[in-house]
Amino acid sequence: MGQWILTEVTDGVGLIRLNNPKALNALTPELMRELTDQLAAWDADDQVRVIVITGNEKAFAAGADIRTMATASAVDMLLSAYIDLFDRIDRVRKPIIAAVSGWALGGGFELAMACDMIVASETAVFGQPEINLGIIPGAGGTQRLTRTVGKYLAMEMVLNDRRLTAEEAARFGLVNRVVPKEEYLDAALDLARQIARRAPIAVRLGKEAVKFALESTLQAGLQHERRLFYLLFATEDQKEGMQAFLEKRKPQWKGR
Ligand code: DAK
Repeated sequence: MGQWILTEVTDGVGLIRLNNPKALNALTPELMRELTDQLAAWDADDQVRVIVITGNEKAFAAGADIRTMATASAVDMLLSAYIDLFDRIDRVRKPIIAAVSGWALGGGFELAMACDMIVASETAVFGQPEINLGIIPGAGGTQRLTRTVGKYLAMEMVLNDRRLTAEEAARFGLVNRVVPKEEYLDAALDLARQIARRAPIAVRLGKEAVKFALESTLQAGLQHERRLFYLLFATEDQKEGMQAFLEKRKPQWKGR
């Protein structure tokens, strides 16, 4: 892999560190390309069960690269692969956890929200400051944000650059937990390792079912959930999980 991300795998957890520190991890198209290539590679790799994306202490990511966009035309933006790269994140079937410290702004916040869970350092700041540049969020910041925090706060964030501290983000349901700044990455990795030890197919279908809730009516969601639930009774892991419970021992998951 190239210079824009740093990666390592331990205990079934793939860690991606965004690596554009001079620009507060601004998400250049090259960085997004490397990030999403890595996500796709790990999604197909049995050694990796859960993925963690992080930045550094100062910045998760301060947004898309303003330098790249400053002179772009509408057609440049339309034809750029940038948004397709964001859409690729949505297609990853394994759980992705964002470990956020410092700035998570604009596209950086949208990247965190495209993940499945967010662990925040107490120093994290979340916001959609695009209005200051004469634009609006373009990678989910008006949609995912509104679905999570509701219309009124989303309006203030999108129209007036209201930023949220980590504590506020937790209060509004935007992050899973807030931890001291020394611990945010360990806390995210710990959560990832716990999920990595669980039955892989159940984890995969659980993610699919929860995501479907955001896309569907309640009735369609309930039907979808039920079909995935029935499907799990075709797995060896369901037999093993229930047998292990009855035998009072730990299950040995096979991912089959
Ligand atoms: N892009 C490029 N460079 C950035 C950057 C960014 N987003 N954010 C920071 N930097 C650079 C700064 O220019 C500076 O570089 P040098 O001057 O040292 O060369 C360096 O990082 C350090 O930044 P500061 O000196 O400004 O640091 P401070 O601590 O004073 O301030 C800050 C930190 C985060 C408050 C400030 O840097 C800031 O306001 N940054 C910009 C935040 C922002 O506006 N983000 C939103 C960007 S727009 C798309 C969909 C979505 C998008 C794009 C396309 N499609 C559908 C195609 C997304 C758009 C966005 O995210």
